[in-house]
Amino acid sequence: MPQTRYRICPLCEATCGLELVVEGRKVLSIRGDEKDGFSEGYICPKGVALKELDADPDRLRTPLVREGETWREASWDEAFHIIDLRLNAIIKEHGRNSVGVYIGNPSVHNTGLALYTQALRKALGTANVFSAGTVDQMPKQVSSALMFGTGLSIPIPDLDRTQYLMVIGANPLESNGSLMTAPNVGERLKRIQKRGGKIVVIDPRFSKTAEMADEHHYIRPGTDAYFLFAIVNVLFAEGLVDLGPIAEHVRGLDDIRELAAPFTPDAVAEKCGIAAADIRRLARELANTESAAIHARIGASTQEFGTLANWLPDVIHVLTGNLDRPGGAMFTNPAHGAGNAKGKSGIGKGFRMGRTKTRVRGLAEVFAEFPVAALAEEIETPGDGQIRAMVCIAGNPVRSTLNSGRMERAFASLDFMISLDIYLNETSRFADVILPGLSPLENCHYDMAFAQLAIQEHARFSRAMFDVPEGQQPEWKTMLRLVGLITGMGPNADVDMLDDYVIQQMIEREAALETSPIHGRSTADIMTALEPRRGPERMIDFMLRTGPLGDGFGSRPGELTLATLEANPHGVRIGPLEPRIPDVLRTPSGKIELAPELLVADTTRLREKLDVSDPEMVLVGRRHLRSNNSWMHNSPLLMGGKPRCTMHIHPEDAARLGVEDGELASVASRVGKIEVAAEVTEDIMPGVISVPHGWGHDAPGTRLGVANAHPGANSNALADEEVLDVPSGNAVLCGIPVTVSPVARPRKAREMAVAK
Ligand SMILES: Nc1nc2c(c(=O)[nH]1)N[C@H]1C(S)=C(S)[C@@H](COP(=O)(O)OP(=O)(O)OC[C@H]3O[C@@H](n4cnc5c(=O)[nH]c(N)nc54)[C@H](O)[C@@H]3O)O[C@H]1N2
Ligand SMILES: Nc1nc2c(c(=O)[nH]1)N[C@H]1C(S)=C(S)[C@@H](COP(=O)(O)OP(=O)(O)OC[C@H]3O[C@@H](n4cnc5c(=O)[nH]c(N)nc54)[C@H](O)[C@@H]3O)O[C@H]1N2
Ligand code: SF4
Ligand SMILES: [Mo]
Repeated sequence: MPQTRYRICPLCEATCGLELVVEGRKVLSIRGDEKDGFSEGYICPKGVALKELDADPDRLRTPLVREGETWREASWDEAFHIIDLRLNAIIKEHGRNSVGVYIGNPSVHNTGLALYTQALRKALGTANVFSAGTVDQMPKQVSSALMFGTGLSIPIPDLDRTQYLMVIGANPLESNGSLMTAPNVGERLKRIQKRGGKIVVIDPRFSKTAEMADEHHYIRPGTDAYFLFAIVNVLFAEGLVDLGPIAEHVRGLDDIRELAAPFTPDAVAEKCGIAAADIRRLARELANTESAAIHARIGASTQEFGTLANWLPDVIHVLTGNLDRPGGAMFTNPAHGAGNAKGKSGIGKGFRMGRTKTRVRGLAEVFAEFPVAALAEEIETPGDGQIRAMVCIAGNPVRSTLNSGRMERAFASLDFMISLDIYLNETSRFADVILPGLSPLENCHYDMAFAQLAIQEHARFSRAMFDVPEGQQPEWKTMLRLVGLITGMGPNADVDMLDDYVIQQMIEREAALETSPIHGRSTADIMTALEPRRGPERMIDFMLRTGPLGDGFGSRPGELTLATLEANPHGVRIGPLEPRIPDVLRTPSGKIELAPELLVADTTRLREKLDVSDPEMVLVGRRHLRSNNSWMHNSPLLMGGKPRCTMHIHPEDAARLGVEDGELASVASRVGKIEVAAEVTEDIMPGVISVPHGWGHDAPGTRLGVANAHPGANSNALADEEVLDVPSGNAVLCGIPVTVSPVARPRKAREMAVAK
């Protein structure tokens, strides 16, 4: 008998509620859950493709062990036995830092991984931790931590109430939003317009979001900080600064005025490619509209001035009175308890980075990890502390990070590597042992990170829909078995005992906080109250119950527990975001630091670059609704239609460079070269080309039947690991200098292409 089930889509930050019809172990259909008050029934093609992901014959279900150039299936016991011997031998001989860890993006979307990766990191005790965070949002975490005290104190555009949204380097109509969890984002944007509001897009491409916006400006890649500083300049010059009720909590206003002084609209207009008069008008609109928010993302983050371009939107929010007010940019207060809702209110330790440095280039540690730009050199460079083994968790760094050619050579040179992955793909093919995860439908789900980034307070939990299949295991158990063998308990450590230990530590930390509802309570008591739950569910229950709406284990009877969410499969909708200043602040001064030293220092670099001439052609990326970084290309449903991995180029550039529409072009950067079909289009700024990332599925030894047949070109073969956003160490993926030329093809092939 078919049954209807509900769960949250784990594939992107939109976190849509899904309605699935299943029969036995088979998924019959997937659609949006109309009763989910937050996602409003929305679903995108990737959500539908969960059915194919679940059934994908290429998805790994058994550990794989390398034998020379081939792979064989192995039992879990054997896989852990091999890891126990080889990984521990390396640690014993070369020390803890000889093991590198890379944590990929799905680790944030997979609840088991999100909750247990920390335990593995702690057990490994290596400084060499890297993640997708430094090819993504690290600049925002750094600027937020400096201004507000913690790395996840990120102001979120109050999308449902704002009257003015400026979108900078984001394309939510394709990406479905990021650092702004807002399912059904297209409709939500239209509603801004319907209620008389305005949307402005700043992007070197005329993106889908630009198409629906009221106004779009092309901007030279990497120049957003100039544009934003010019807005700040106008706000001061025209007396438009009005901080509103948060004024008494702000420090550094005079510093900002001074810093912005050289960046007049006239001084930056040519650099950015936006007219000075437009910059002035946009500044006035931001200040004079009853509420306004700026949404800056990947284009503003993965660029040379990423931290400045992520800091300045929040400076503008403060200057225009839009920080912490409805319709502006607001802080969340998620039900599971954010770091900025714990401990003493309104003051904290603040943020320090650079406590350690990378061995080779001396790049600063940031949030207990190193920039992934340093990963290849840390593997390649001999000496004390050289990385000899890698543990790669739900990541595809040889496609999704920098200089893929070098990264591949580095990975191939490792003494030992483990991949926790669900595919034998471009990265996991370098592993000695691959430990597979489950189908998302076999995992329970709670969005720890995205509840904290959502435009509405809500809480939702999905139970695992299907049992763990015979012979497989959930990844949180895999993590704990790894913890066990690293800490000397051998390959068959008692996972339940380790799990008890991990939660006991969490309880002890929480109970030590004077402000906690369980302050002073005994760990044993709380453990008993959490019975009979285990694993991620026990942790989530614990976090919800000690969170701002929780039952406090008896101190607030009738309030939220995990059982409440289990009884409400469409989620519990809590309401709009509420003002949180000053309580949310965790800076040592207890103030919003408008002009943190690190960022003030980086404006010197910005000023110096103002007069440097730009390269003739630069590369940026783009996303497509049916992609998900590098790893959903094995779904036939998503791969339909015309090829998407093309190079967008403006007709003027194409004509000058001799590149023809539909023909192959060669694109070269300092580090690599690719060939990719050109798509000549007016929807991109002259001087800029765009190639999507996550392609290049023709690597030997991968097992991706569908993706292998549509390989596409790997744009990250061009990404230069030497150029960074200085304060955060984040990679530069937007604005890579390139040369573009036509690929001379034999006449016959050319004729055939034309005939098609
Ligand atoms: N040029 C360019 N490069 C970019 C970007 C860009 O805009 N332009 N964007 C960057 C961004 S924002 C990000 S987040 C990174 C992503 O960088 P990564 O996280 O390194 O790469 P992904 O492509 O997301 O690969 C995810 C991997 O996780 C595996 N996986 C999926 N689900 C699971 C699971 O449940 N368990 C396990 N164990 N494995 C799983 C997949 O098979 C795949 O191998 O890419 C970055 N790279
Ligand atoms: N369909 C789909 N959805 C996804 C993903 C995916 O791969 N596919 N990945 C997910 C992940 S991991 C993330 S982090 C989010 C990212 O979500 P978004 O930030 O919305 O990502 P993009 O769609 O890449 O939009 C970035 C935009 O920045 C523009 N841009 C490039 N350089 C510059 C610049 O210098 N300045 C300005 N102002 N703009 C610039 C690009 O043209 C592009 O339109 O998407 C998530 N959602
Ligand atoms: S937008 Fe698509 S991929 Fe993202 S959560 Fe919703 S259905 Fe899933
Ligand atoms: Mo990302």
